[in-house]
Amino acid sequence: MLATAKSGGCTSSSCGSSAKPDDMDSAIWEKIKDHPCFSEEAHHYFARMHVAVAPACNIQCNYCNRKYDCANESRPGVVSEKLTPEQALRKVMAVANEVPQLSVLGIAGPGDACYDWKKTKATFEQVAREIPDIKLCISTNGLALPDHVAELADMNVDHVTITINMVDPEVGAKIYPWIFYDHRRYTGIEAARILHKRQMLGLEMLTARGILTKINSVMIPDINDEHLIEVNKWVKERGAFLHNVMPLISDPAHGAYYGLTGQRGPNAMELKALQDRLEGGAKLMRHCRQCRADAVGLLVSDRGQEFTLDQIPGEVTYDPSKREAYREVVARERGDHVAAKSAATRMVKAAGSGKSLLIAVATKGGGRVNEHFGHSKEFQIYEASPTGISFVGHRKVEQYCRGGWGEDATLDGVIAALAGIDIVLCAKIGDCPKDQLTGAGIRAMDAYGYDYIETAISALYTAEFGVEPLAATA
Ligand code: CLF
Ligand code: SF4
Repeated sequence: MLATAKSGGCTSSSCGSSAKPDDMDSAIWEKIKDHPCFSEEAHHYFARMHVAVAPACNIQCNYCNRKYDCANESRPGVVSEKLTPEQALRKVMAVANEVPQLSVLGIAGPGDACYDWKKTKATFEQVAREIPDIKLCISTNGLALPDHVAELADMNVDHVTITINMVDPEVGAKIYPWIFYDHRRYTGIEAARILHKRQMLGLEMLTARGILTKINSVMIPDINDEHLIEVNKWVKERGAFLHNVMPLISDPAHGAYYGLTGQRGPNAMELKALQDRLEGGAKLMRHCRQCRADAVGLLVSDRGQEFTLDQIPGEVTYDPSKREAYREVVARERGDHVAAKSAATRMVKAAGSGKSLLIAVATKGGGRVNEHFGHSKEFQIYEASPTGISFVGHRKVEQYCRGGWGEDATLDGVIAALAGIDIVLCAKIGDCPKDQLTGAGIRAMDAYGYDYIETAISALYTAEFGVEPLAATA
């Protein structure tokens, strides 16, 4: 029978309780519970914004063209609006007044936040004075990081990302043609050796101060893909909190060395296969969106283009009321979601099926199946298997339906992006796209619209493999 268990009410005795996982230290939970990148669960509720204040860089990566944002953290080929620290403050206050989910301010390119330190520091100091509860976050290539760890700790920066693509300078020499360090330029193996030492030192210094670190690694097929297993071990030993393996995005039009020389990036299945091999090492981040250096909003929907400088008033005063009201709502909703999630996981495990399902979910946040198929710009991918339900990534697509009409060519692209998916869950889907998906071997359904994602998946899984949901949870 097809189970349609609805969520939203109390599903267990933990209803309304904290969303903190049982096996997590309370101090760490406090740091990550509203950080959309450091907690997969938080990314359903909370938003980040970036300000592009630090354009100078001290190294050259073979996947970067300096005309664009820093490809260590952001999507290559994108140019963000550069701001002074004063303009950045005005923008952060304007966004905080309009985007109640805002919890984190990040500096992630277009250059290196630690090398262009004066601007990074001035921005953080000004914003922290006006919005003391906003979390501050930076992304860096690590070369200048050890020089600023003490100041980062003084400024209460709790989250730092270091891009580490190698721990072997021989590999590093294929990724970095040069670095600029201590007033001179280094090339080849010598450059990679210095960069490696500085990255490890910076990571150890942050760990010693209790600052949480995320390691970004760009996966470059045949250059460092196998080597990232070694990188994962090294960073785990040095206390990294998360490891985020990002696919190289290589396009000759971006003008970077790799794009121009034909170096390809990995496809979605190759990325997932490497991530699966890394399970059991440093904890993986799988929900990164390689966002822009001026991104604003939930990771699932960038609102950066609504907040360009020309749209922001000349004078802005911060009003905390919307953010405070939103936090109260989330505190209630999250307890329910966690309870529903754990009931769903129990159900899938109890089904006793040895089978797996790969499910693509259309969502616009809040942890629910709440987006129309045709409005989706990405699908979140979940795996239901004998071990439970896990988030395994996302697939970006071109929005199929615009102004009430869908283009066949766009739908073909969406179907290609969903290769390997068994089932699509969405809030609504028309007969035409549904039939075409079915023709491609992908079932699509809107029967679980507005349910929590995990509740919908568990109902689907148990229905699929012939187990009654209520019997399974007893
Ligand atoms: Fe920004 Fe990065 Fe901080 Fe997040 S992004 S500086 S840790 S607040 Fe997040 Fe964007 Fe991925 Fe970065 S989804 S690219 S991991
Ligand atoms: Fe480009 Fe960032 Fe690398 Fe600098 S650190 S070269 S800005 S990708």
